[in-house]
Amino acid sequence: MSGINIAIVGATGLVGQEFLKILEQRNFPIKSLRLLASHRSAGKTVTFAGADYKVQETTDQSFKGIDIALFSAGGDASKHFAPKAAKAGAIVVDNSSAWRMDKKVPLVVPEVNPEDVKKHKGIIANPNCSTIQMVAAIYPIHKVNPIKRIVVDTYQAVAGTGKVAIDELTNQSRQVLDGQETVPHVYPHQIAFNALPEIDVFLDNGYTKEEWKMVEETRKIMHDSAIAISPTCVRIPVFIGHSEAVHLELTEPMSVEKARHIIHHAPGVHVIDDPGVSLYPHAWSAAGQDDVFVGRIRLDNSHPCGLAMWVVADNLRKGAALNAVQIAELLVEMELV
Ligand code: NAP
Ligand code: 12T
Repeated sequence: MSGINIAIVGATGLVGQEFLKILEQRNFPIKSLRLLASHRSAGKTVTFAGADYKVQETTDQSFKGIDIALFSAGGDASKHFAPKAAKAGAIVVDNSSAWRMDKKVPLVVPEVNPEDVKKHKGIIANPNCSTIQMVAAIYPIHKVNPIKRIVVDTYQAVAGTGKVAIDELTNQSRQVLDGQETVPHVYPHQIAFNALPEIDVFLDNGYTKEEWKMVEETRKIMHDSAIAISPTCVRIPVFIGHSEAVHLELTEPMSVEKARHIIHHAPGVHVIDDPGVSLYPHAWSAAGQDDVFVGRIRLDNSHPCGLAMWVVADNLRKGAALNAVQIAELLVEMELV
């Protein structure tokens, strides 16, 4: 096919804007581009590759003639419009959590399970940001020495919650420094100068939904329902870039040198690991980058087969828009579109 007809649902959002940057940077073969959002943004102008586009309100009729629809407008919009888009003949790559655990919907990280895209029935799901960066880093280890258990603690940026959360952290930071009271709107408590162990809603099992997404999605992507996983997801006052302390229990012991060698050769992963000179990945320097960064690779001395590491990525890029565009690229490469 000579060029793809693309629609972006949620084009005015943080992830939507990242979609546009990445499509341009990677020279995605676009034939036409339709930018969709809610009625609130209808008529606004958005620039792509030097040309102006008018944003349209998303309706059931928005998807005629579209080959690939990149969705990032929240779960409700995905639940309603993704089946409509698929019915109109588009392949949906959906960034929300609405379809991820549906048995008919592949959940794909191109470095881990690219072949799963072939099983799609019109909708392909992009995993949760925290899951994507973790599996990209640990899957190459899992392939040679199966992971039996993962304990992971996340340090998540506010960009994951969208534009309103960027504003909330900005405003509250100013207010605290000026000695003023803050009033939380987006999160249950003040996020400036704080750390909140609550991302998405609490479930009956004591975990949050964000934590449980990491459990279920990791198993689905790695095709291994037996891995035991215990996450704690924490929101911290960082604008962009999620960090994770990952503790693995492998089947056999693995040396740090071997683990570093494997991760070094993993696609889309970059090792930064020289603690003696304070070299390790961190959110500020990962923001705006495409790779998943790994450092602090060391033996976990609490278990004979234990390995610990620190994993950082830009949650709007590899954690959302980049991974979705890579899925779209797979569809083109595999001639599925
Ligand atoms: P955002 O900055 O708040 O932007 C939301 C976008 O969705 C805006 O373009 C908004 O349009 C649009 N929208 C809202 N309701 C809509 C509707 N009913 N129909 C059509 N468009 C609608 O949020 P964001 O950070 O870009 O994130 C958007 C979604 O992406 C999240 O809700 C989440 O589901 C998903 N996400 C996934 C990951 C991941 O882990 N893979 C990471 C971040 C986000 P208006 O401008 O008209 O309001
Ligand atoms: N609650 O796509 O607030 O499942 O950082 C991504 C990010 C859900 C998701 C967040 C969230 C998702 C967040």
